[in-house]
Amino acid sequence: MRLRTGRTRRPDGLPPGLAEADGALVMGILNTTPDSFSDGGEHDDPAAAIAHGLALTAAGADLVDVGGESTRPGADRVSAREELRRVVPVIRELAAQGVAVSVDTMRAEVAAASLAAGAVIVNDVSGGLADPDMAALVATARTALGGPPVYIAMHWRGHSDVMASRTVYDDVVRDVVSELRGRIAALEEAGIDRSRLVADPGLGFAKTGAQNWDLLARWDELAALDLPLLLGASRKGFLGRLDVDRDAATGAISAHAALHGAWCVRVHAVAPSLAAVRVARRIHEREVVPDDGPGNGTGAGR
Ligand code: PMM
Repeated sequence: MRLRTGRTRRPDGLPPGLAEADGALVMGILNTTPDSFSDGGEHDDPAAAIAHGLALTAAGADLVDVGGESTRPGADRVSAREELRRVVPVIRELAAQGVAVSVDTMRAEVAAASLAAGAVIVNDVSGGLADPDMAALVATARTALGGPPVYIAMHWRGHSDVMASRTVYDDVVRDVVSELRGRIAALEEAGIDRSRLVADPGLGFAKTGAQNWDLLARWDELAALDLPLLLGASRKGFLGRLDVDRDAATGAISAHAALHGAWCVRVHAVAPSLAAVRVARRIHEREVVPDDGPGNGTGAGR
C-alpha cells in the first residue's frame, strides 16, 4: 500500500526551524475563551494562558494557536474589542519568548493586531468569508519575519449559530474540495500569494460525524487541492462516539494525517500527536533506527 499521496507540502513564511522541518508539525491549541469546545474557561486570564502556551511548547508543540472566540456549535460571537483583549497580550508575550504563534480569528482587525504583536500565521476558520476585509489585510500585512503571514483557510459554511443546519452535501468530499477551491481562487484574486496558503477541511464545521470520517478516508481528494493541509480533529464530538480517550483518538488521527502528508495537526494534548508525527516521519524516511543493542530499546531485551 502506498501511504502517502505526495511529499509534505509546506507554506512559505514560516520561522526558521519550521520552514525546513520534515514531516507534519504539531500546533498546540490555546483557547483564551470561557466557553470553547474542551478547554474553555481554563486559560481566560492572560497569565494562565501564557503559562499554558509555554507548557505546550515545552511539550513539543511547533506552533501555538491562540484564539479568543469560541467556534463551538451554538456559541455566540464576542465583540472585536473583547477578542483583542483576550488574545493580544498573550500573543505578545509568547512571541517575545520565541514561540511561533498563529492567531485563530475571523476578524481582520484582530489579525492585524495579532500580527503586530508577533503572530506569524492567521488561522481563519471562515476562510475569509466572515470578514470582507480579511483577505486584503493578509495580502498586505507583514510579520516580524519581514514577509506576509501564512494564512490557513478552513472550509466553512456559516457561524456557530447556523452551522449544524448546513450539513447537506451532494458528496461531502467533492463539495468541500470544490468550495475550498473557490475560496482559494478568491483569496489569490485578493492578492494573497498561493505560497502562503494552507487549506483545512474543517472537521466538525457544518459536518456530521459520518462526513468527518468521509473526509479523513478520502485524503487523496483533499491532497488534490495541491496545498499544504492542516487538520483539526482534536477532542471533537465525532471522536467521542468511538468510546475511547479523545486525546488518544486524536493522536491516531494525527498519525493518519502525517502519514498522508499533512503539513500540520492542531491539537489540545501535544504528546500523543508528537508521537504520531515522529512515527510517521520514521516510516517516511524508512530510516534504520540506530542499533541500540539487542532488544527493542525498552530495556526488556525482546
Ligand atoms: N477547530 C476549532 C477551532 N479552530 N481552526 C482550524 N484551522 N481547524 C479546525 O478544525 C479548528 C480551528 C474548534 O475547536 P476548539 O474549540 O477545540 O479549538
